[in-house]
Amino acid sequence: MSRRRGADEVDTQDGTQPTDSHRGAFGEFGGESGAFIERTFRERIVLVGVSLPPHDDEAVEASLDELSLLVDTAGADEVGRVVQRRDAPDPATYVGGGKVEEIRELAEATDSDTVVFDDELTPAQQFNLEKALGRTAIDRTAVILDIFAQNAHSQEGKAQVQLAMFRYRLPRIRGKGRSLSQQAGGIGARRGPGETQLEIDRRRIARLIHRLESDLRRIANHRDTQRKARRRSDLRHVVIVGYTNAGKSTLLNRLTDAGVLVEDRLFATLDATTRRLELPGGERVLCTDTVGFVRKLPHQLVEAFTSTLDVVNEGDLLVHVVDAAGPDPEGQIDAVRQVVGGIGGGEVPELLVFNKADLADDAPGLAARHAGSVVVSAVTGEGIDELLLRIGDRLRSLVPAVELFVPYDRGDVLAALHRSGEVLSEQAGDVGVRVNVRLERREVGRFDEYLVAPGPEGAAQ
Ligand SMILES: Nc1nc2c(ncn2[C@@H]2O[C@H](COP(=O)(O)OP(=O)(O)OP(=O)(O)O)[C@@H](O)[C@H]2O)c(=O)[nH]1
Ligand SMILES: [Mg+2]
Repeated sequence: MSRRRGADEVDTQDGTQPTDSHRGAFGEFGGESGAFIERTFRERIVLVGVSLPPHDDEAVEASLDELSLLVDTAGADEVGRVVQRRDAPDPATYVGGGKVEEIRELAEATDSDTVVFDDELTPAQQFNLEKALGRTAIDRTAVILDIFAQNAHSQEGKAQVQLAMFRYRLPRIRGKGRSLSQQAGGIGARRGPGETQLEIDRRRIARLIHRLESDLRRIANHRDTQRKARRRSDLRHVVIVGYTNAGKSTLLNRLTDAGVLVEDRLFATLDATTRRLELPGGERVLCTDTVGFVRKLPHQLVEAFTSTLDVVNEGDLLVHVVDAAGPDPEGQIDAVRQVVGGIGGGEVPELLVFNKADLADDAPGLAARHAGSVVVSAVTGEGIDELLLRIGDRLRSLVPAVELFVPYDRGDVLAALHRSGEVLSEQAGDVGVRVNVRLERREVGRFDEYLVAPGPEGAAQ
């Protein structure tokens, strides 16, 4: 890429150049976003959840409330909901036969064309439900994929969402039924549902998946080069993570004037944006805002977004933003930690930040339950100075302290120590100075011969 970057602009995936074969893949698919939900009018939708043992009714309702918000973000309205208590989902129809009939009657009475189930349906369940209900049956995964499809703007984001959608659709192609998921893509429903046509459709999707995978590999390679350059710059990397709509982008904007899109909508951000940030101690670090998480984040999306999510594992510190005014901050913290752990970022140190303090009366209470957390409002700026100090402290604490003994005739070594590390204490003795200093691991080797003992964090490892 030849474009010159501004001083504070480090990397945004929007800058990734499209490839020809990529355009081909979209072209073949008619350039459609492949939406699961019709948007010509606001569709009316019935929601269905299953409560499994130990039957936490509140959790089921919270999950359905969130599904309702997801459906709303996708452009449709909830007009009713049905919950069934079961020991396990019915393998054929998710809910029991009697419940299916109840759902059908409710859908008819409320004039809704689509029923959305709160868990991922197997292809067989979806097929059976559509047949029994006489209307479209989709699941939470399809709704989330739909929102991602609407919000994908960069070439890479679009390719990732397309890949997730195709992988979701491939096992679901059927000859019969009125699945919106098939019609929207024009796949399987365009011509007669003969077996041969289905085979062609399956092969075509498999080919598109293959092509998207190789396009994404190429884009990821390109970014790997950028990341290596970034690593060489030796700057520490702070990665903002959190539940969708927690205020991650607002926080990055507040910290760095990044100008990232902020919206009161789920999954507004799909691409990672990185900016430089100067901490109160004068250290310059990199700060990245990226895609938000949600409960039951579809595995197809997590897999397709691997290269975007990898940034989490490369972070030195995760700033975990929590919406303190949200319906269930603790549940959202757990959900985010689960996703972070699932993508291999469980070992990266985390700083919890309770955001939206201007809206949440209980923010201090929440913070009190989580030692070391900070309360802020990314909108008013409250607590931001404290957050910056805390980020600096946490980053410094990642650098191990070591103990050295430097003879008086090596004033040059002492000076080098002051330049390379953070001297915590100096103790003058008869023949030299005992120095306690925070030194980056890679610097410790230079002072090997003066080392007395490794610091508490094991610098000698
Ligand atoms: N009152 C208040 N609103 C906030 C605060 N921080 C963010 N918001 C609002 O919360 C909504 C979501 O903010 P974003 O910054 O887009 O959230 P995000 O975490 O980046 O969300 P996604 O990218 O969609 O996952 C927007 O309407 C913001 O204006 C805050 O401290 N106080
Ligand atoms: Mg965002």
